[in-house]
Amino acid sequence: MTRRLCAPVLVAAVLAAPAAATAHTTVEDVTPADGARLTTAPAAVVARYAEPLAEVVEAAVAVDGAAVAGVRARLAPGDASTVRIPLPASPRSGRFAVTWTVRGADSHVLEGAVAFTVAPPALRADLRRIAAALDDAAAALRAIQT
Ligand SMILES: [Cu+2]
Repeated sequence: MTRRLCAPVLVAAVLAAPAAATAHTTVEDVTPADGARLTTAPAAVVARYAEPLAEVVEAAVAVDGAAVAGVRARLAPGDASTVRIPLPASPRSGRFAVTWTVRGADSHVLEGAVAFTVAPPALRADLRRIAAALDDAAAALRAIQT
């Protein structure tokens, strides 16, 4: 008999859960944006949340897949809704992948991530020249094969 009572109680508990979940704060804005292509590396990744956070639990930065040591993320001074993750002085170009974990004021743990590319204008010009040369080579190969 008691087992029959359990199911409706469980359903009620599950239905009540989404109401509690909406209490999470959410990311309003991350700078630079995910997928951004920049010519200079920013000093930091800045993530703005809708509500103040309790703390930054951890953060990690990787450039071209290599983890950067000594990343010290923190809440912005005087603004507990903003997380600031400083980027390394070197390297200043490559594929940046930044992840962070924060604890909201409701004690829930939230994770964030952003990835972007930094390529100086000179490097971009070089890459364009290389791409054009490869196109020429491919066209030459096609001409030989036909
Ligand atoms: Cu929450």
